[in-house]
Amino acid sequence: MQVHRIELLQVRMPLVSPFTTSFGTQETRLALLVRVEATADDGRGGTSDVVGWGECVAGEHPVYSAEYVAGCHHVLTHELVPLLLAAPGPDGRPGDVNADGVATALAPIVGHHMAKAALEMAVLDAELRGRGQSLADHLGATRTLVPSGVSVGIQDDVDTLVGVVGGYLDEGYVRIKLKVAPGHDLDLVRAVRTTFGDDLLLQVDANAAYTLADADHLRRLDDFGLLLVEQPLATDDLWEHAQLARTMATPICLDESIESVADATAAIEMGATTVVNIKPGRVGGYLEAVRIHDRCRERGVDAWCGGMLETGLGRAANAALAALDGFTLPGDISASARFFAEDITEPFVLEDGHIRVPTGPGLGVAPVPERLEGMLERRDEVWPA
Ligand code: SMG
Ligand code: MG
Repeated sequence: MQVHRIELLQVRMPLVSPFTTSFGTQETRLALLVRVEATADDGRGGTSDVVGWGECVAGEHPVYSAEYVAGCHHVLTHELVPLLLAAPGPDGRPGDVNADGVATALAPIVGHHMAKAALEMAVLDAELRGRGQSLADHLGATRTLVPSGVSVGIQDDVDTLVGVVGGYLDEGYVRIKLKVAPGHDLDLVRAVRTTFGDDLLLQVDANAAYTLADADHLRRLDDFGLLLVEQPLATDDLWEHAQLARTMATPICLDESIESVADATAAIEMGATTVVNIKPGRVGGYLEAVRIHDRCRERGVDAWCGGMLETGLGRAANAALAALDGFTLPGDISASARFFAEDITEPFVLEDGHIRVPTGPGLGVAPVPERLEGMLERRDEVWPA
């Protein structure tokens, strides 16, 4: 595929309500998008001009992980895009790339998975649009609808939380995830379990807020029949997670700690995780995400697709990924309206607690120009430099 132009766009989207986790509260989503213009093979000997989109899931500040929007913008502009595109392709011209080669081409740059994933996603979208193939089909999806779970932020008090959860259940969400933190945990979980009963699929996410010294306290979560506790300890506490897992009935699920199929394998082997949250951005792209999915399936480990408050672009791609049959638990793939009054694409809506997997070429969705324009903060052409 011959790339002609790459642009980075930054959009700021107000959230419908503040989202509070163990590391803070956010009121807007600053999203970094990658737009690729290319001439792609149609797979039948011809070519077509296409536009591909990628979404970088990094947050505005480096609090969930080390990556953040301004840093991703910088590394994409000055390192990743030049590295990928400036090298001459087989015909000697720069800009000749294919999605399968992106990760290898970018390997000399250490880390920066979210930035790399966004670039790979845009190239992949463009390539698939050229071929007229959907991302779901390309990744090996087997479902047309994926079950939708919702992530509920920490609320001011327990009654408010119960009200918020009740609202989501009325909308049809099939699984609830409660954000927890020291001082905001057992009472919240108890209230939700007591109010909505034992059949509710319920899990919690600590975003690395505890230490192994809290093990006795965390074990009290075992009383509530949770599907899992997500990332209770620090990102690099793999061994500590393994020790905690041995003494807790509730399955441990790693999120922040898993940045590659190698991490996932190590964590599974040492018993640090018995369920895996697969987030394509965190692991460097959808292709690595499929490799982690395959590894989980081989080992009989449950997996589910995480969320990063994606726009409709990332949401579309996550729905395609979650449609693979090794995704055995509902993902954090909610309706667009969970976070945004207006999405940049046509919104994803709940259909009886599920999200429909797009079937159109590539992501199957694209930004609606007026909406994108309305939320655009910045647009930079980064290639040709
Ligand atoms: O997109 O539904 C979503 C958000 C899901 O809770 C969610 N994500 O640790 O899993 C997680 C968090 C990370 C984002 S918090 C800024
Ligand atoms: Mg998480």
